[in-house]
Amino acid sequence: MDEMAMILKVFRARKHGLSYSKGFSLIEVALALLLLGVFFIGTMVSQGELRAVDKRKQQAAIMPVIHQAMVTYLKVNHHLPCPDTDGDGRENRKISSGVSVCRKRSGTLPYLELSTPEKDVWGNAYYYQVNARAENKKYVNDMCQTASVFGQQGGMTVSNDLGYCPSVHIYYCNGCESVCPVLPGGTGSTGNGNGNGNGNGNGNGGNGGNGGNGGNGGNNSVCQTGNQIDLSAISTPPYMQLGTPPVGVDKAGDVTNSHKNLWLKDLSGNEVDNALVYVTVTFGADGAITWNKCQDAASTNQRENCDGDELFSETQGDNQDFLDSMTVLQAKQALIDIGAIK
Ligand SMILES: [Ca+2]
Ligand SMILES: [Ca+2]
Ligand SMILES: [Ca+2]
Repeated sequence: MDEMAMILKVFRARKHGLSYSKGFSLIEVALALLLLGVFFIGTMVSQGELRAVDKRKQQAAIMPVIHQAMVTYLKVNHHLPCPDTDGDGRENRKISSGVSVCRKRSGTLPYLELSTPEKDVWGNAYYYQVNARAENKKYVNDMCQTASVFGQQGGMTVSNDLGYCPSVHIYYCNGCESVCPVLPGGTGSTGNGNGNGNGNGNGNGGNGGNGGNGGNGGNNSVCQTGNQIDLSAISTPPYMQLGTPPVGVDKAGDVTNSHKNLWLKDLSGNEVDNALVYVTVTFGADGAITWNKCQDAASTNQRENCDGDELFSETQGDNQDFLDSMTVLQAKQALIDIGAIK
């Protein structure tokens, strides 16, 4: 506005006869035009900056909408979607030995199935990456893997980690023996064994309340393992249950991330979360460049979001990325909300 004020001052000076000559000199006209030019260019630049800020604000407002769409998808389908690997807006899976797994761990957001926008405000697709074990038939239907939130069909895989405590009907992925309560009536030492005729010692869940059904030779463990486990209560997905690690505040893993969960760090490199089942990213104003070649993204932190490994980062600046993610606990909460966790 300073430039405009100067222009007006020149013209007012002419009007009030403060000039020594009649009419405008060429130099005065040139100066006025120059100032006008500076004024309009300045205005255009600031409007451009405003539009860029507006776009970032718009994108920031869209990310919670995407998150809600993911929660709804999980509640309706009892699993999360796999990445879209062919850009048609739908997830891509394949059948591996009868188990449905994700075709790839990364791709674009399956926007048609989520009813979310196809492109971000800069016109680029959303990057979508999931737990790497969602690609693996050994893990995707295993309750003791967080990849189980991507299990879509087929029976449950029973891993060595799984224990079932019949007296409280709870599945555990570690320490079942130490937390499974022994029913009144005792086990162990009375040890008169197979008196009730169940014989096989697995007690099939306290039928008729005879609890304990003793006789397993003084072994206080009443947890079932392996093929002892009665899977009839969970014969179809979702296989993610309360006992699926990480539980509570457990870390996904300090040295090796044993569950292949995704991690998020802040601008200073401090861990924000280490138990994410998926991360969705829009690469921001430099999205087209980033999609073309990750190494050309605007900063080290932004390259972290496109390099395909398990680590993601918060970013800042004109080209900042916008992220959405879901923790294991949020996934469990959605399944609890609909009564799918048994
Ligand atoms: Ca697809
Ligand atoms: Ca970016
Ligand atoms: Ca990374």
